[in-house]
Amino acid sequence: MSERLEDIAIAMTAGGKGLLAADESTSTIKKRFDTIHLESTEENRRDYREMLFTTKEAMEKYISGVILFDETIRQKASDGRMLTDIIRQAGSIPGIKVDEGAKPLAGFPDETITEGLDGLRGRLKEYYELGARFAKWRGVIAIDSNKFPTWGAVRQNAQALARYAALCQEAQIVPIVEPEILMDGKPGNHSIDRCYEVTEHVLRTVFDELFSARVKLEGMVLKPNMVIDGKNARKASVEEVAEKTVRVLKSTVPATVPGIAFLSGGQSDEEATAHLSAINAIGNLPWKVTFSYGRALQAAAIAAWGGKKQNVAAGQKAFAHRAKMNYLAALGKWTKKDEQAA
Ligand code: 5MM
Repeated sequence: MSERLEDIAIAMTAGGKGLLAADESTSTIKKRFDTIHLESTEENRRDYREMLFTTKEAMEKYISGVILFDETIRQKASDGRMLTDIIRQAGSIPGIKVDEGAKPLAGFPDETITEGLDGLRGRLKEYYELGARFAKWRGVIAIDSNKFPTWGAVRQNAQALARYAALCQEAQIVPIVEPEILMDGKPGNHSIDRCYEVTEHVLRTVFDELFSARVKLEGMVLKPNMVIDGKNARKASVEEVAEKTVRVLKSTVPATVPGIAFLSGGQSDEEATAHLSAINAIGNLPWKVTFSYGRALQAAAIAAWGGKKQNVAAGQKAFAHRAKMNYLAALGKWTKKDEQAA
């Protein structure tokens, strides 16, 4: 495969394929395992991820790349192969989460700043040698009806995203730039129009900082939230979410950006698929538009697996199904009937 940043960015987002976000930090994967009453040991985490990455149909046909956590990029499967080799052999690209999480932002009560810039140049070099060709950094933006986010918190998270992106490109790694406006944060009762207004401000600020940091837009992927009402105030229709999401992206994201891969943010599996399909069905978009889902790709698989060896096939079947539904959505072709057909 070509090693040019722009070619990698296109391979990550084109043809209906999308990204599997499997970069849960140790504390987050523990929460996922708690739902199936499974202890979060290194071996269980490996087994779970090995189950996903060896799902041939999904990995070969629908998943362009996998975002890994530091532990996973160094892990071997039960047969001794590196997990990264399994991903590559399926024709998919290994990537790595390089941020060190959202921490309280000094002077800004209830807002966060994502850490991890110190020493990042050295870590990127090592991740490249371990096979990563793209990376991810998530800035977390709180939202409510009037007070959050503050201008300062947005600006500082945008600056961190830009500095991260520039370092990635220097290391020949495609940066996924993820400014996430929380749908499922507290209080979670903001309207879709408030989400629109905040998303517009955040994306303008992020691209302003990317320009200042001399990031090459053709060698990056944007991972935004959709424009959607808070989890405790959900009432917008699929069409409204799609129309407002496309409108805000068109007014903020330059056409030079090759691809946009949404996060699911706490939407149900089917909602995340329906919204993506409706967005692509609008048509005439200047970028490739696909998925980079964590929960919306994995929830059914983890439940079907339940941490039991005898359920690996069931877990893989659930993962392949969800991946296929999102592939159809990235082509704008998903219908409810496709769910039933399965
Ligand atoms: C898979 O979850 C990712 C890592 O989260 P933590 O660092 O908090 O453990 C997360 O960044 C994820 O990639 C994005 O939020 C998208 O995932 P969802 O579940 O929102 O699609």
